[in-house]
Amino acid sequence: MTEALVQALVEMKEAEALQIAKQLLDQGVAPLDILESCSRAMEEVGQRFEKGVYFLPHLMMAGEMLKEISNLIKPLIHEQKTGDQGGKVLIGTVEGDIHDIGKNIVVFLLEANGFQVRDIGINQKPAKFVEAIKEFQPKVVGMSGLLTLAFDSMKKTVQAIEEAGLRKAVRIVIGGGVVTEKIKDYSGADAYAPDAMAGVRLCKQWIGSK
Ligand code: B12
Repeated sequence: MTEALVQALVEMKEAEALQIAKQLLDQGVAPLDILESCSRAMEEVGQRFEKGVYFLPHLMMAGEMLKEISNLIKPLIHEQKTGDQGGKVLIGTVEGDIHDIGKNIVVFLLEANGFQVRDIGINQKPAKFVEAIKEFQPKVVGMSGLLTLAFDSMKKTVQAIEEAGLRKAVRIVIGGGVVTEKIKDYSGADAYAPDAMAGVRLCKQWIGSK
């Protein structure tokens, strides 16, 4: 059945994908497993785009379907909320990049786990991260990016944080489709998270869980 969801998403069958996602939830499939299927489907959509089989409207449609499924899942994850840990996490998509579905998943999983999250949105300049750190005083800064050009934006953002004298006050985690451990080293971040839950686990480790 999760395979049917992947297929419907890849084939751009919006109504069918939503219906299958609802059925899976009714059957008790874990919300995070559904998200995992969505990520697999996005891999395939991305590959078709690279090969010239799919075009920008397909990416847009894929983004739309993912948003709808995320909205379906969100309340269920919030129900699992266990308490307020009070740890502050600042998050944003770096300059030049407007992808935000993965970031938004990270935000709602962090909130579901009791963190205070400030989401500064997409396409954010290094200076904006610095300004928000000064104001919000988070323990963790998360940077999201799905484009290869995001690597340099991440590096510049870490540099700007350092130049502002704030580097020791925060731990920095990066994530998003193309990001890897190597990019962590390149950008000067403290860690790379392959998925949203890995990011939540890191925040718990860094800030301390209840
Ligand atoms: C949907 C989509 C879009 C939508 C985005 C809608 C939106 N609101 O986000 C739209 C149509 C806007 C779009 C635009 C473009 N896109 Co696009 N897009 C995609 C697609 C198909 C899916 C992305 C997605 O949402 N994935 C699902 C989410 C859940 O996965 P995720 O973001 O990786 O997030 C997970 C983890 O990585 C992690 N995570 C993410 N961020 C963070 C941050 C932290 C701190 C942590 C801890 C974890 C974490 O948590 C999430 C859940 O586990 C990808 C293909 C792919 N393989 O990803 C291409 C893709 C990213 N896009 C691509 C391209 C080229 C573009 C465009 C340049 C196209 C164009 N010619 O205009 C523009 C970019 C505009 C810009 N300046 O940013 C390329 C990038 C290639 C590259 N290497 O640079 C990809 C890889 C497609 C491809 N294979 O060619 N896109």
